[in-house]
Amino acid sequence: MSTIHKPSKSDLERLSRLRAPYQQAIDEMKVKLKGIKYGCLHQDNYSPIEFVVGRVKTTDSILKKAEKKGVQIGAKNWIEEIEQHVYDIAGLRVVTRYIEDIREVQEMLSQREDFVIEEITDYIADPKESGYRSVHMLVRYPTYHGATKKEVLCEIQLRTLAMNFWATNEHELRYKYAENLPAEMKDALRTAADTAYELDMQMDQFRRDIRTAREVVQEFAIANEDKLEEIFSLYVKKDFDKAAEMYRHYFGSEHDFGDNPKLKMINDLLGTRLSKKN
Ligand code: 0O2
Repeated sequence: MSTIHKPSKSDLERLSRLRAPYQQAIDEMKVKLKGIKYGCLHQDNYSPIEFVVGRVKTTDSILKKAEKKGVQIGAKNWIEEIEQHVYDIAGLRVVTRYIEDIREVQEMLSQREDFVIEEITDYIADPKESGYRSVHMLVRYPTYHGATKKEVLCEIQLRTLAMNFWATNEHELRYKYAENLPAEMKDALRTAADTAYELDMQMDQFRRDIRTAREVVQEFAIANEDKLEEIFSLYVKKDFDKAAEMYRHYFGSEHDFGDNPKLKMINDLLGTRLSKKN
């Protein structure tokens, strides 16, 4: 263990007990976040959430971060001090496809009544020096552990797949280099982070293009439906020549009816009238 203070066995036992409600919060929050995912999939066939992972920091990692934050392990009230200074004992990661999805999840979480948002840090609007991008939402979550109610802090990180890919690699590299990354590697990582962000923005644009194209196709289909209705009503009024003329004008002599049975039905009804011009 690389901590300055060597924790006693009872310190470690207290720390281990400290983790329990955080673990419970993670388990419950994971179910809730997955509830958002499956609810959206059920409703719209699309979820802004790709996947959710969560973890409670190991005792070793809590000690390291606490010391980094100036907590003196073993000193009076050190456990309380840890909880006041280390905000990511419980950490959840929500990974999305698009940056727009992050904003949607952020909005959904802001509407929840089962936890309170304490702080939002937007490292997408304002990336870290390393190039790191994510939105961090610090939430206060109530747990009922045994007969005791305890509110714990959970850090929810919202990232796109590309941001997550970058952060995972950068984290591993930093670990391998024991937090002493060479300057040229830091530069390369910053460039890679910007490239990943450009890709994210490009993908958001593609998604908007897909939506626009889908809307145009839908509008076109609706317009065709209206025309077919009009032709059909002319047919019912026995104004066959006008109906045939209108059909030819909008649908030509097209015999590929696609998946439109109405088009085929009207074509069949008009039959030979379609071939003679007025
Ligand atoms: P792990 O292993 O993911 O738990 P800090 O003093 O900046 O270390 P602080 O004050 O809590 O921590 O700030 P912040 O920004 O909320 O960072 C908390 C977590 O965000 C980190 O936890 C990382 O998961 C992630 N993070 C922040 N900055 C970076 C970065 O530059 N690169 C990567 N890959 N992740 C980052 P831990 O405890 O560092 O690590």
